[in-house]
This record gives sequence, C-alpha cells and structure tokens, in this order.
Amino acid sequence: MTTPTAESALAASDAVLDREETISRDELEALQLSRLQHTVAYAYDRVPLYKRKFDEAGVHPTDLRELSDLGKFPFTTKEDLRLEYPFGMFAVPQHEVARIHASSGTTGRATVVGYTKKDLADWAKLVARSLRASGVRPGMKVHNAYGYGLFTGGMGAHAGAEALGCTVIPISGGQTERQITLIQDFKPDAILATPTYLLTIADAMMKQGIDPASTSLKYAVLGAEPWTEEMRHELEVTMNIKACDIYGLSEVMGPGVAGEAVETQDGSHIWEDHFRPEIIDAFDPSVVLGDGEPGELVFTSLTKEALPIIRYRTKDLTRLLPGTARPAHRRMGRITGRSDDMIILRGVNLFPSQIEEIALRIPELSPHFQLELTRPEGQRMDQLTVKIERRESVTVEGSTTAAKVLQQQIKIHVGSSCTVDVVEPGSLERSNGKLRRIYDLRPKA
Ligand code: DLL
Repeated sequence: MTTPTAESALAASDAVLDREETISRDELEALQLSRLQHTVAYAYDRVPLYKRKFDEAGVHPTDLRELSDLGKFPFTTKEDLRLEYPFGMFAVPQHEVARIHASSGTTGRATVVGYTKKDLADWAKLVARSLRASGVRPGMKVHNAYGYGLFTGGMGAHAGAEALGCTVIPISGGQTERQITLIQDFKPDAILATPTYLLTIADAMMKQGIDPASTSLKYAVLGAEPWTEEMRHELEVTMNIKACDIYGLSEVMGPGVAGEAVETQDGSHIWEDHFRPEIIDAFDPSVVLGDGEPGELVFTSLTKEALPIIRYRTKDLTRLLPGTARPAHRRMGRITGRSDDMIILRGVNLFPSQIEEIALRIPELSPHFQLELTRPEGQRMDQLTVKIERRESVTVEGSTTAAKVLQQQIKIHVGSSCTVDVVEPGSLERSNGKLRRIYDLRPKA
C-alpha cells in the first residue's frame, strides 16, 4: 500500500489549478480593486441598508480609489442581517434568487442568505478549489457527512465535490452506524465532516471492533468549528488519513471561503479573488491591523450578486499570514475561537480550543471533553469544571495523575484555576456536527 504522504505528494503535483490560484499578488490586488469598486457601488445602489449606512458614515462608493480605502466604509454585523430578516439584504429580485440558506440562530432570529445561479456556480468552484487543494481529485468517491438542509455545509460541500468531478455520497450528518457501513461498503477516498463528527465516527468504529486506520479513506476536509493541530494529529494517526482545514461562514458564502493545501498543511488560503479579508481590533474596530497581528476577521465579498456583503464582522479571531502553496492568496491562522465563545473566568480569557490543545498532549486523556461553568450557591466566583473522558486503555487510577497534570497545565498556560473531572469513556455527549463544548450552568441574572 502507498502511504498517504507519497500519495498526497503525487496528488498535489497532478492538479490543474484555476488561473486565479497562480496569479501574482499584484495582479490579484488589481482584480480585487476593480471588483471591490463594483461591489460597493452595486450594494449602495441595490440594498437600502447599505445606502443608509454609507450615507450616515459620510462615504460614497466613489471614495474607494485604492484597497486601503475600504477601511472608510461601515461594518456589517449579524444584527444587521437579523434586522433585515428575511430578505432585506438581497440585491436582486426574488425570482433571480436560486437558493436560500439560513443559520439556525441559537439566539434570536435566523440569518437568511441567498444565491443567484452565478453565486451558486462561484461557490461550487471555490469549494472544488478547496477540496482539490486538500488532496481530493476528480473521480474520487467523496463521503459527505456535513449536514444537508438550511445549513450551508452539506449542500455547499456537495456542489463543490460534484463540480470537481467526484462521485458524491450525500449521507449528511448523524446515523453514525450507517455512516460506518457505507464507508466500509462504498470505500470512499475522502470524507467531509466537522472534526468532532469525524472523531465520533472513528470512536464508533473502534467500539464495533473496526480499526479506523484500515478503511479506504485517505483524505478528510474538516471545518465548520474550531480545531487544533493536536486534533489534526489525533485524527490523522487514528484514521491513517491526511486531514485539511476548510473555512467559511453562511453570511459570506458558506464552506470554501478558504481552504488548506495538503502539501503544506499550514492554514487555509483565503480565496482572495472572491473575498477581501481584513483583521481589526475586536475592541476598537476602527483599527485595521497589519498582517500577522491577531484580531477579528472581516470579509468583503467581491463577486456576489444576491447578497453582497461589505466588511462583515465574523467574530472569528485569527490573523493573516503570507500565502505559501498559493502564494498570492493569504492564509488565515487557526481560529482560536469566536469572540462570543470566549469564557471570561475571573478576568482571564479562555477558549475551548486552548483546553483541547493542552488535553491532547496528555496521553491518558481523550479528545472528548466539555466545559461547565457554574457559580456555587453563596459564592460570587464562577467555577470552571473540565469534564474529560479518559482513554479506553487507561485505568481510573491511571487517570488521576493525568487530571492533576491537566489542571496544572491549564493554570500555567491559560492562567485559570479549574476543576478537572475525568469521566468514563463514552459518557460525554458525542458530536453530530458542530459540537457544543461550553455548558453555562450559572444562574441567569
Ligand atoms: O460552518 C460553513 C462551513 C461548513 C465551513 C462546512 C466549513 C465546512 P456557519 O454555520 O455560518 O457556516 O458557521 C460559520 O463556523 O464564523 C466560524 O466560527 C466557524 N467555522 C467555520 N469553519 C471553521 C474552521 C459554516 N475551519 C462559523 N475553523 C464561522 C474554525 C470555523 N471555525
């Protein structure tokens, strides 16, 4: 059998890339400027919200003469999309909208997004580009375990894999036993899923006595939630695959805003011929930060017709890095977390991904954990409890020391005191898609 490394090297060299993937940075920026000028004028003319916001901010589309002028334009937020519910942000008449997706909206109204036929074709092209960068090739069988429906993951990944010329298996999320049967019977080359759902599948295979490293799978393209290098290592070793990142969000398009190259595995390349990224200071949004500096990611669409989006605040925290495998397209660092997913514990900021990173370096502990926030009666201080499963092969006694190590490491690296509760393998809730890591059990004010 060829090793995944040798195969991916081969795969990477035989790919036919889009012309825009190989253009120079100068050519790309010239393209960005002309597309940006068009988009701001198009949004201003067609969407009342943009006209109102630009007028209020005292800017006009003709003020955009160079790329840095984008900083003069107002931001768009999720709240704007909610207020314009359902179709107020659309820039085309309804009969030109070919598809609608929506976010589930855990709080408040859902946000609704729309696509023209051309938007759908561009989206499929960019997902195809991302999958190809991650090692997937025409003719491969692709098991798509992202959820189908209003969520952009399932149908977005599906259209991209089809556009690339793959055989798509549209299983969607959930029904893990059935996923395993189909993986064994259909022998797919690649799997598309959230990282935590792939973990659920691997785990369920082991329970059935199937070695997850023995399947036909060679590539995984994972996203829709934050994950760490440690999780990549865990999945690659357990499943004998190459795992790459794919990033996106509904308001900007869906999956495929950025994708990672299998030959470098050094972060997702933002497809800058279609999106102009910026990093801002989350606490002082008027400050646009330079490449390399951590902050909040902001996107402006450059080609979208149904829902042009200007300076959308993603709340995702990361930084911009120079392009490598696709030199003109900057990469994004791993997303540390979302600013609204940040736990503030006695003044210390903490993200679930930090716990994942630390826990997975302790061999006795599994990647299955959740964070519980409580405020014990009569106390004013919040308490964090990390509930984490020990590995199947480890005894209860063996995990006691591991719990102490985790507690100390969290104190050292994050600065928070917490309680660690090592629990039985299989006792914590498993992911079906985007996993909920934080359980806030504090009394509501
Ligand atoms: O999750 C789109 C998607 C589907 C991306 C499938 C990749 C694969 P939303 O449901 O709108 O869209 O959620 C978007 O998910 O703002 C991030 O916080 C998070 N997210 C998405 N991809 C990644 C990733 C889809 N690769 C929100 N790493 C985003 C970390 C991610 N977080």
